[in-house]
Amino acid sequence: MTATPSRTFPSDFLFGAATAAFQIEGAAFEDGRRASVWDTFCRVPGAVINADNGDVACDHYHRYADDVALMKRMGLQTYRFSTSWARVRPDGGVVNAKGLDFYERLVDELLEADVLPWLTLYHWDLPQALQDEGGWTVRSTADKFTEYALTMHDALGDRVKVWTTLNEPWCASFLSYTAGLHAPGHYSMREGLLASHHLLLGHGQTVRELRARDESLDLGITLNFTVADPADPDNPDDVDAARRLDGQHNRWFLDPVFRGQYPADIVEDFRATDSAATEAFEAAVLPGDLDVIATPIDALGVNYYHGDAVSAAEPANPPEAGHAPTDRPGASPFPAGSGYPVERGLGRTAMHWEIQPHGLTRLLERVWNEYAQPAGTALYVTENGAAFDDVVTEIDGETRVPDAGRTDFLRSHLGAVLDAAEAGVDVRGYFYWSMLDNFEWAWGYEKRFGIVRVDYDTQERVLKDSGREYSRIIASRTIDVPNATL
Ligand code: PNW
Repeated sequence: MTATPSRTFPSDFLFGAATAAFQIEGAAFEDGRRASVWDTFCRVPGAVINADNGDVACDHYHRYADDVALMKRMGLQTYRFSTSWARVRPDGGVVNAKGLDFYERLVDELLEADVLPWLTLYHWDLPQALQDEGGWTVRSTADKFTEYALTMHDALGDRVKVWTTLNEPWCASFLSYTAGLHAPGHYSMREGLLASHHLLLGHGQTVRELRARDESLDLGITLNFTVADPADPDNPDDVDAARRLDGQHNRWFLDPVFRGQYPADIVEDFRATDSAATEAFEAAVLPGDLDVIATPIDALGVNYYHGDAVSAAEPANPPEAGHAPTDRPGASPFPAGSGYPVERGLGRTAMHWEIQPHGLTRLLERVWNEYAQPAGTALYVTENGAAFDDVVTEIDGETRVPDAGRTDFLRSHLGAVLDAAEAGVDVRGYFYWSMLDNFEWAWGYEKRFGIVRVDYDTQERVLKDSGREYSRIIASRTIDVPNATL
């Protein structure tokens, strides 16, 4: 066996881990916080496995100082977290000082520990009061979002320099308003399309306002991507299915943000599926909106978990569904018309998602060449990680989680990021999802992504073996994973 030479990350490459407010904080109704759409959705029968909710989660609201101490021990350079709109402006309007206080304490703790705070303003926990007025299907929510963003900047602008507007607007629109799998759990093409536009509008106006206040801020958005391959590259129908999947997931958000336009082929696909919904969407896109949405950004966050091979025809032996389960009537997998996933023999995680590290290299190269480089925008992998069925054991009197699958996943994907960097992509950081096991949306607490184990009975944290390996990688800034393209 020949040893693989170790490979070194650039000295300014940032290593971090990510979480989101609703998934870890708990304290759902404390200190003036009020219901978000996810608090409501958790109480809809069949919406979330085991009827789990976010009332306690990882109790991070009370344990943040210990969690930050753990980050410091692990050597994390940066921590990506989100702030809860329902804590800060519980009805979408009046500011709740106690909610803001929490984020001030958290940020101060991070700075004290020398961990760079990477703040995301919206990771899906819309105040229920705003959903009651139409949520993201109405334009006024974009304005309310910008007001909330400015409140956060008033409080933290002196200490937080990196601001992400939205996490994964595809999930917050189509998965939430069209596929019914995420809060508020609606089944409407019209609502999904309107939500996607108003989310992007909220992003663009917020970037403009924050930039006008402080030119030195690092501003951006995080998108979720799939890498869509045709099951049979020689079958034009499969090639077209892959085009649709890529168009609906990736280009629907990349094109407006970087080019100021929605992809015309996908608009026409939507029109063919639902012409009334498409007309409502077109009527909602007012003159000037796309210029606002295309306001230049400094950083694009890339979330990558898996690719998909799709065929136009339903396969005889379909793989187990990789999307959230639901017992609710009417649930429809989305995107409609974008093909059926097929089995191509790759390993899978506990989410039934394919393990395909090289897909991350391809994705970063594509997004860099076609979108980010021409715009002068840097890339960061803001989420990448895996759920596995972890086992807790004792080794030499120590509690351990020997999660070899996650360790391999982490190493191979970091190798994939280096492959892209070595090919000339300006990718400046990597955040493992997630710092902690947490509330995995419609999967409740059943799926564990953490490099830190959380015991939900005792709230005890245990650094998994993958977390130990990540610490070693961060300390040495090297890995010995071979270049996948050689
Ligand atoms: C992302 N889907 O969510 C989120 O940003 C995280 O909050 C989440 O925990 C992580 O990925 C792991 O799932 C997604 O069904 C959730 O297509 C569901 C889907 C995609 C992304």
